[in-house]
Amino acid sequence: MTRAGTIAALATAPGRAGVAIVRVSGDAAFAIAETIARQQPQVGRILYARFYRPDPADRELLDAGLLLAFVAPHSYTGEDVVEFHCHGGAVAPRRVLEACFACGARLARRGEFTERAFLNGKLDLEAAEGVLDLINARTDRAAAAALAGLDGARKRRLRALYDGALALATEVEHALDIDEGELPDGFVPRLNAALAALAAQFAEARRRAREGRLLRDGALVVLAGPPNAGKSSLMNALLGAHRVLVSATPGTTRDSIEEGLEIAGFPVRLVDTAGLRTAADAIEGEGVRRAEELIAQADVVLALGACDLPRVARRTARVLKVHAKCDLDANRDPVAGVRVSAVTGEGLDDLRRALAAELDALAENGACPGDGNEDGRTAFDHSLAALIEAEAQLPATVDDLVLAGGALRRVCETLGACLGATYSADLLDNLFSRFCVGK
Ligand SMILES: Nc1nc2c(ncn2[C@@H]2O[C@H](COP(=O)(O)OP(=O)(O)OP(=O)(O)O)[C@@H](O)[C@H]2O)c(=O)[nH]1
Ligand SMILES: [Mg+2]
Repeated sequence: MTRAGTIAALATAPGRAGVAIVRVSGDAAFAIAETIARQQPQVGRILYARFYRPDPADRELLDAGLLLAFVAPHSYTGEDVVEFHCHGGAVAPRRVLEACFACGARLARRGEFTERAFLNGKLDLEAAEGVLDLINARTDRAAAAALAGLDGARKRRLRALYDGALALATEVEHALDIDEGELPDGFVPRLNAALAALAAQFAEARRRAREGRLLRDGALVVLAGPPNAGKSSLMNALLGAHRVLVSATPGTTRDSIEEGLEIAGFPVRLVDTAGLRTAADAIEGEGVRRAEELIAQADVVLALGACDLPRVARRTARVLKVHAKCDLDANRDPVAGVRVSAVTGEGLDDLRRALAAELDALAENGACPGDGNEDGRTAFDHSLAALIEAEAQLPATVDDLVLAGGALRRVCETLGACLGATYSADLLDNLFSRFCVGK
């Protein structure tokens, strides 16, 4: 896999559109632009240009549009970059791109422009991830979280936590150093207050991390219940479209059907499933098996009717009881749960609100999709546990203080690892800076 060379690619989505942008990055970018546009690209000026096939024997006109130039390092990738703004659709962008290849550029790999930006120090890894998250964002709230990553807000928050923990650890070490056997006046309450404040900041940072994951990956919300409970009707009502088949025959839905929707800014994958019962035939049996599999993976289960959900739902899933077909209540005993009718639309907003509350709670302290395989999360969890430990050992005696100091050290070490900071060196710097000049 080569990282060298001048790369070119369509920067806009393919398809019918007014404008398409072909982006070229690398040493040959300006020369390529000059060959195709027959004029020198101008940094800081937008040129109107005609684009021609680079073949001297056949200088066919390909398109007309705008030519933009960015000189290294003042570009997205940090290299020389030119952009051909041509007409959209299937033909013009392809022909301009082919012209770039004919001039020696190669097709960029997925993410290669951003990879170059990273390698040239234009973006840190977090910002590169932010770019990806922003492109993939399905809701405004997800985009806002991605933008926070783009400008390094997460990293700054982590840094602030580390600095706070480091200051506390330094104080503890210092107190242990100078006072063998006795703690300075007012030290214990001050330390406890500082520990509590730090723990609160940690919890907040952790909530943001969980929310970020939920916004990026979406929440899996599964409609579950016995046949004829009204699952498919509720799916259609929530989507505002007749997406799935509904009928009075129990066992109508056999497959699981997924649709995307947005609830309170969270992207949601809503899945309708086969009714849970002892299946009448092999096909329905497979449908029920799939339903149970989805319930087992769900972040939130919308449980309609009477069924034995907790047995199949995973421990961390949130189960929201739904009292469906509430318009028929006259001839039924009242059931627990959010009252909703797919026929009259009654209670749909209540259900959306209840679901939004579940998603908020999930962001707060639930397990999110992808949990556990991200360094940030485990580091946070270790740090939070260490802090709680430090708080629990309210340092009344010097021995407690030694333990609290140990917990703080672990907080600093895990956070420092995330940031690439070296705790022991920072601690020494901090300690020595407390000494007077000349000592
Ligand atoms: N009155 C009334 N009838 C409803 C409501 N929701 C669903 N029904 C009816 O109940 C029957 C079953 O609805 P479905 O949505 O197909 O139920 P389901 O849970 O998907 O059923 P399966 O796919 O067989 O598991 C249909 O005849 C619907 O018209 C409702 O809110 N009010
Ligand atoms: Mg159904």
